[in-house]
Amino acid sequence: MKICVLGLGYIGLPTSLLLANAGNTVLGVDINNNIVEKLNRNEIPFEEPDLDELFEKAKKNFQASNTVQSSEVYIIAVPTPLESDMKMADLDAVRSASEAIAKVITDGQIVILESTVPPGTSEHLILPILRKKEIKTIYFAHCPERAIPGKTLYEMIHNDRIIGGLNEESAKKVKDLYSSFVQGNIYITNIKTAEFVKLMENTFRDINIALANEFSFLAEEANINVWEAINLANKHPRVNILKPGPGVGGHCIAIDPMFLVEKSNKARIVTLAREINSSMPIHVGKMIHEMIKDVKNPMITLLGLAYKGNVNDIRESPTFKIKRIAENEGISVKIYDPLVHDFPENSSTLDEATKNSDCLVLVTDHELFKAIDPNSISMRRKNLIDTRNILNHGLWKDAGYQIKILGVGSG
Ligand code: SAJ
Repeated sequence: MKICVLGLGYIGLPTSLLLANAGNTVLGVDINNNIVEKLNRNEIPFEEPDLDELFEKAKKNFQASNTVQSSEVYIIAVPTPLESDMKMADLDAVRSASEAIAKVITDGQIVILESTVPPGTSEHLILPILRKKEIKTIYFAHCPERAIPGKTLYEMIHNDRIIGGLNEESAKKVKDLYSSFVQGNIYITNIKTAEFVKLMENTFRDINIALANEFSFLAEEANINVWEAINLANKHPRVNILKPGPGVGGHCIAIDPMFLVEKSNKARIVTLAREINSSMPIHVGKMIHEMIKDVKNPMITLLGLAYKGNVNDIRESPTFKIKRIAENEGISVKIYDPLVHDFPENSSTLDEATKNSDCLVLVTDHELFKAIDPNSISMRRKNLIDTRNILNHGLWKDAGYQIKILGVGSG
């Protein structure tokens, strides 16, 4: 099949390559010329495990461009960010992708929306744009992506998928296409339910992280160790508490719950969970303040810029808010994240980031931070805050560090 994928980001590019590898001819379209040129020079614009190997295999069936061409199938995989002032979905990219398709679409072609949208968006915004040309038959389905950064390809192939079809025929055609690379089960529903399901999934996770974060506050007040308590509670066969942390980053979990509630005045838990998770950097800021309150001209080192461990993705990372909170209190901040490149304030070595520092704050749970030898760094004061409970605290204690762990009371 001739397929045009609009948006060559974290979802659009891997999807394009999986479809090309399955024997389809894929035109990947992006408005960012940088991405298009890089791909046509055989360079991958971002890092993701195994993506380079897949590109090598699939590139004979793949081309990048900045213009949409008439195709049998169009897949919309553009970003849908949160408009920060109004806390509502910014659907500009979805709107312009739909308009670009509307210009070239002809009778009987298929349009698939992968981007995450508020319920009703396909019906009220996208389909009317596509139908402007008064074509007789259009096949449409929402097939929300479900892949986690860091394991994108594995999850795109193995996860179950939901297809919300405009009608049975649409759903069947899209199921046939996705079956060319999806090994998980494919479930069929209507469009609005598929839009809702996607948002419920990420909201479920957000709320459960908020619960873990609230447990961490309560444990600090009760002077117990929340990590030990969670571990023990999870021995119950029907309990699976997630982990507390410095906040929820990424482009999905911190955003999607707001799409679910943006037109409702009934939501309570969803908005409260968002509030709790967004307040975590403030809590970390208080821990930092407590640790170095007597230090003159303090400097701290934030370990980690990525929003979660073992990825180089910095979108919505809690590190930014922790940095701002500290700087607004007159604290100098250095950042060290060896996985993140091209970020000007990122120190190039751990030595550079820790020299004269008064407190080390572990923000991102990168595996490689566990290997840091506390005796090999030259801090001005030996203070450590671990917001993910991943370091070997005995080792740091032996090296003379004063340690504070998120969710662990002092008594
Ligand atoms: N986090 C915690 N505690 C936890 C788990 C995560 O604080 O116990 C934090 C992480 O550090 C990170 C954030 O939450 O800052 C989100 O990380 P994540 O790994 O839970 O999720 P994402 O945003 O990388 O990917 C999610 C996935 N959704 C679900 O697991 C329900 C993925 O499957 C979706 O495809 C993706 O969102 C998306 O694009 O919607």
